[in-house]
Amino acid sequence: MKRLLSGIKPTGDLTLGNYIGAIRQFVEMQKKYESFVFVADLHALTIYNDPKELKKRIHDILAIYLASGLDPKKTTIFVQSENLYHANLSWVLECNSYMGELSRMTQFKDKSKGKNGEAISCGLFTYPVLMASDILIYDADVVPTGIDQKQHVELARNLATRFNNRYGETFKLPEPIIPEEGAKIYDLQNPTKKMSKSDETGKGVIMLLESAESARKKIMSAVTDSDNKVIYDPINKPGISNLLVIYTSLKNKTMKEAEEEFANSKYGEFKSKVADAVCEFLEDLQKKYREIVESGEIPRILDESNEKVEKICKKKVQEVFEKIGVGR
Ligand code: ATP
Ligand code: LTN
Repeated sequence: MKRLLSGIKPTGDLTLGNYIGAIRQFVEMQKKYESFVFVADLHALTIYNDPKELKKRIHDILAIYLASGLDPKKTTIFVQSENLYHANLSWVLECNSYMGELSRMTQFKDKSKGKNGEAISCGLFTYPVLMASDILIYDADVVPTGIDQKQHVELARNLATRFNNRYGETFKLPEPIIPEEGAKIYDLQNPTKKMSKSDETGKGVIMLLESAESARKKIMSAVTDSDNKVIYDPINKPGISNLLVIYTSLKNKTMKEAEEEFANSKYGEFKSKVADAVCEFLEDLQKKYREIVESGEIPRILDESNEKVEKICKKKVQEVFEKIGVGR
């Protein structure tokens, strides 16, 4: 069975974008792949986090993974920092990475832009290498992510190739898997910008744990256009197209089916149907989330996972150390 690996960093409360662009894929793909899905808590440290809040978000993501349908029998769910080997391999890979290639990462450019004079952590610069380590340490075949992470998976491939050429065949080359639709869910107030959990205002962002009532208000006031036709046209109608993607993703419908369904609808009516779909989804997810939190089963799941991932990672890091010649 081929291996899948992916992670989400706890830098804010998870959004509908994280669900549609990432978690939904993990759940679907666990049927076909031996899956490893983790909370990328070390990645959150590229910016300052209040320690108590960080801890809470880690627990929330774990419970959301389970509530969304990740099955611990099929998917090994773990917390990155509980396995010391990721950071260990990352150092070795950093020493085989170049300043030039990391400077070309668009996420680094975006996140460091406009911070004139403000300190930017070295971690923000090197974090794609830690991500490469997360992937390569498991010999992952596929990495499902949103489009924004594709370049980082390509970097992982480049680092693996470079290492293999220098030291002999060691790492598998991972393939990024990007969903065709829902690869990018946009902010409801600014439908040309990604819906992001670290957005400052949160007005155009739907959080997975926010109340259905508040989500409904955000959908009803989503920015659209004035031509009153519900058609998928991301260039000219980004707001409507974004709502259509949200609707079809949650209802498992095709775009054609949705366009036909709303062919005679006014925007108000359409938005209200999208809001119904989102509210139904949130209420169901949150009910399961509460059941999981109350069941107290998360620590046992993590303990089992840790045993498994430690074995895999220890073996890989020992192989790497042996090849590069460190140790006695
Ligand atoms: P931030 O918004 O804080 O920069 P992020 O949500 O992009 O963070 P992660 O939480 O690590 O970063 O992302 C987890 C996964 O969710 C990634 O695969 C990412 O591509 C996907 N994702 C995040 N936001 C969206 C979105 N708006 N639409 C589709 N996929 C998304
Ligand atoms: N960098 C990613 C999160 C992430 C990840 C990974 C995704 C960390 N390690 C390994 C896939 C595979 C992000 O910021 N979204």
